[in-house]
Amino acid sequence: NHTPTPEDKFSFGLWTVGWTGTDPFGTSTRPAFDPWEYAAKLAELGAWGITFHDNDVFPFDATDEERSSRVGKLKDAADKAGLVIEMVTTNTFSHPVFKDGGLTANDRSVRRFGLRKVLRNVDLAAELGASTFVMWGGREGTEYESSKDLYAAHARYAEGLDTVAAYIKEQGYDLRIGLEPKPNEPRGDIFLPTIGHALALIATLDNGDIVGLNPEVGHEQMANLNYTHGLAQALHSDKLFHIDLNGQRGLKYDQDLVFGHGDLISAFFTVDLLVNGFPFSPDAPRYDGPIHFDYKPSRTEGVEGIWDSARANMEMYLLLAEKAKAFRADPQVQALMKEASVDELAQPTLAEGESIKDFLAAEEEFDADAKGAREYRYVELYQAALRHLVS
Ligand code: GLT
Ligand code: MN
Ligand code: MN
Ligand code: MN
Repeated sequence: NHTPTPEDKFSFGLWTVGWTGTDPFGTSTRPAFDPWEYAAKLAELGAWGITFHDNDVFPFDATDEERSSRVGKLKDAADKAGLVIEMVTTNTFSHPVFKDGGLTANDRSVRRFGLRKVLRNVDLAAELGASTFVMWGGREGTEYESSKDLYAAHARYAEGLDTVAAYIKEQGYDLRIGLEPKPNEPRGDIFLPTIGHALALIATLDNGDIVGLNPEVGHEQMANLNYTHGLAQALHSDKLFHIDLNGQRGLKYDQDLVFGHGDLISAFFTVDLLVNGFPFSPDAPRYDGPIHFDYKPSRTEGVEGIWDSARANMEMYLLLAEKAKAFRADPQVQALMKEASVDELAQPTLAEGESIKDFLAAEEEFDADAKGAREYRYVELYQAALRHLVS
């Protein structure tokens, strides 16, 4: 059954369906609607939640009255449609004041302004009942290495994140931060370019327990990395707090295609991880958060195409989920996994209680040449997976 329901926990950023098609070479190709005008249609298509930036809802220079009246209209529309506001994030990239970054700008007054904007938005996220607060540092970076003290840039990034996390704790909010890596665009080189870089910085924070990741498919693929491996490492660190699913074809500008419309095979294995977890590691963490789509309806699409593409994201996920379940349940696949010793990797290399001394002294029959010649039959196993995917 490929009809989305709220149990699937599908959510969409207002900036995705709300993108009017402006790019560096051309103006809008579609009209903009008010932010509260998307909720009913998304709910009708089977979505469960919505997400947004502060300035997707009210302008950068909004008065307090304008701010609360627009937020109120959005909240009413979401409630009426039965949609959850599951994540809120801050725009620290559009206004020219952020051209050198929000948390890592050289100009300290810009950093103080940026951090206040973020903290104010934390209050809004908590007020609206969101559980994740995404921080995408798109303007945190450089075009020119000579422009920054690169040690200080990382120290200021860490300081900013720690301050936001400390504030969440001080206020007693039930919120966790999802840091979103990206290698480049809009900056020439963005700080925290990949999942691994972000995990390493989080490990240095005082309040890192509530800071995790919001990895995006296309962003990892723009760095030529394997998204599914990245999710696995984030889970291994217990840091997969949120996800941004979309599509990307190779090393080029951030395409933000529909999920599965980029690297389909990679999308299949991502969904396999999300729906099946690590079947041989039953105690490993599982992701059970929102299935959030961060895509852009292509500029060639009109209003009908907005909804075609929103629907396509959810349908792709459900089609792949069905195939991934059938793949894992297939006795032939299970036999091939057994033959490939896939289950054996979950067995620790040292025996329980075995000392390094005993390990080194143990006399074990081992034929390196025979092991060097063994079969794994990974190609046949992969072919069995692709048979499920394609048929
Ligand atoms: C921006 C970016 C996305 C991020 C959003 C969250 S903003 O649209 O391209 O990848 O997820 O700030
Ligand atoms: Mn993107
Ligand atoms: Mn994203
Ligand atoms: Mn994006």
